[in-house]
Amino acid sequence: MHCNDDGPATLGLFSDSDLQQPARVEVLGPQSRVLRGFALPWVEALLPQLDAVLAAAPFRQMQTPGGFTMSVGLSSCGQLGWTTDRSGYRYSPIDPQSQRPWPALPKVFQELAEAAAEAAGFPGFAPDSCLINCYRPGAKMSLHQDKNERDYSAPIVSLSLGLPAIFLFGGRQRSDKSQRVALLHGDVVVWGGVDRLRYHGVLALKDGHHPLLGQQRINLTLRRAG
Ligand SMILES: O=C(O)CCC(=O)C(=O)O
Repeated sequence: MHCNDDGPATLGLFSDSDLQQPARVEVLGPQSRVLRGFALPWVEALLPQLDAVLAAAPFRQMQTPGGFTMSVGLSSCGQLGWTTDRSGYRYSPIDPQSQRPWPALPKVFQELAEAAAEAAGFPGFAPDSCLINCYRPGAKMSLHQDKNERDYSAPIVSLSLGLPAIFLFGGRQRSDKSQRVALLHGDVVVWGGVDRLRYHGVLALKDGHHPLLGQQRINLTLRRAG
């Protein structure tokens, strides 16, 4: 499941440091929360499903409308997958690389997302899209708003796996000051409601080695897009 396809990761269960991470909730804004370690109990069930999705829809480097190649490797599962190319950002039911529908959203992804959303104050979340981002050292995501969804009533649920990263969580204007939030393996960030359109991004990933995922960070961003 590596971004650059250099062989399968060796998957154990939890590393000691993951198990020592206390489960707690941090408030980023009125309707945004970091659920520390929330996904750890789900990881064992989730990783084989992630492997299966990536076997059907491998990571690829997509182009922005401005012609830049994104440093983050992307894939998707669910009824709709987020894509970008020279003609724009959009959701599509078809993987442009295979010309087939995206792999189905695994049940464990849905259940985790629903439980995390509920824990953050958004009961009844039913995602139809999961963007899978793969960061190698140096990869980053610029500040942006999630605005390609049909309506903004559902929250965003964003799960971190593998290497730690610094998540930037800003305001409704690009120029607003961003909070810097260190995200670790198993952390879930949820934002919605009045915070749904806040700018966010990820600083360039620092080099390192995660006991389960190796030299990478994988992020699953679950949304209601259609
Ligand atoms: O990798 C992350 O934590 C954030 C991903 C993100 O912002 C996005 O996919 O829109």
